[in-house]
Amino acid sequence: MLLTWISPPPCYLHEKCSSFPNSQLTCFTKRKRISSLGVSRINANSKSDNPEPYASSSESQSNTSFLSVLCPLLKLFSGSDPSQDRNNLVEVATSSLSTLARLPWGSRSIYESLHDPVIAAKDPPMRLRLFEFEACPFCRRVREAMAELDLSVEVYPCPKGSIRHREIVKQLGGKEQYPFLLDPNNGVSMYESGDIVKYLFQKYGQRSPSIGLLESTLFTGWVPTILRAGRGMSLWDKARKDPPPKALELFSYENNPYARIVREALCELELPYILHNVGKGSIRSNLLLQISGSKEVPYLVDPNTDTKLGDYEKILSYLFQTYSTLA
Ligand SMILES: N[C@@H](CCC(=O)N[C@@H](CS)C(=O)NCC(=O)O)C(=O)O
Repeated sequence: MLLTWISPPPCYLHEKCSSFPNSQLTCFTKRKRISSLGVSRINANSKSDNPEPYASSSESQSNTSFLSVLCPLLKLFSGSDPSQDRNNLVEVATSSLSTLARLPWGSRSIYESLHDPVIAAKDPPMRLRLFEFEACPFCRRVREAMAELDLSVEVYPCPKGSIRHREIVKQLGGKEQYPFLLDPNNGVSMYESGDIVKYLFQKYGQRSPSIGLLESTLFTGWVPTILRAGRGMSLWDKARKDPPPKALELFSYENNPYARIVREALCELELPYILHNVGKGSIRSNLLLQISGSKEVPYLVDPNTDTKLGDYEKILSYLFQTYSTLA
């Protein structure tokens, strides 16, 4: 049985998981093999002990093969202690330059341009789950697509040196490669950022990916990774070992310079969170306004401590204090 060979922490596989009560984490009863956008179903109950990696389109592989060669070089970057006081001028400058490099992707929701209110990006019944790490350029292009599609998604950070979420990816997909997407609405799990982006746009936007989103990763997708020099890449050695009982929630959009700095911290702390994308024109702007009194991102809600914060410096200091083993 599939559910036998998948044995990640129980939390991630049980409906209405006790330690993640509001999440839509459910058992995967089916798997589908993705080949470009062609989807074929794999019997959930097949007795495979060694599931094959999912197939991917040769097109998206050739687009990213250059980057795949560079990806191991990520190991050369190692961020300093993320909890130390930072030079905010440098932080904001490097993140803003990263934003410039990735303009216009991941900033604006396509919601306004969708005339059909049914198609217009509404959250699917069950939240998508993305296993990623902030510094990875392939994960970035998927998050950019999700911001444009105005999707809320459960993010499971998999920084280098971490185990918890990485183990789940290995068991569900067969290998440690990021990004990895689970879509419980369609019983789909996928590797390959290019395929994921195309799938998301087709399913949740009913159109092709925005012009240049995929292609530009090759040219500027690495810029934030380099400029942010190791941030959002590796697990902080003083991060708390267990996840908090309830998921944190972050209002953000991919290319916001301040939100990027907060996502890096969530990643380095391996904290799962619900990412509410609120790009320009987002259907969620009014919700954010109601909750925070402003439309500014980032905005963090932590139901574990009943905390709501809206300033990136305060959020960083809160996160590193609250979720450190030293606390
Ligand atoms: N062609 C893949 C490449 C993905 C990839 O190489 N991801 C790197 C991170 S940038 C990875 O998973 N490395 C393994 C690791 O971090 O353990 C895609 O487009 O998704």
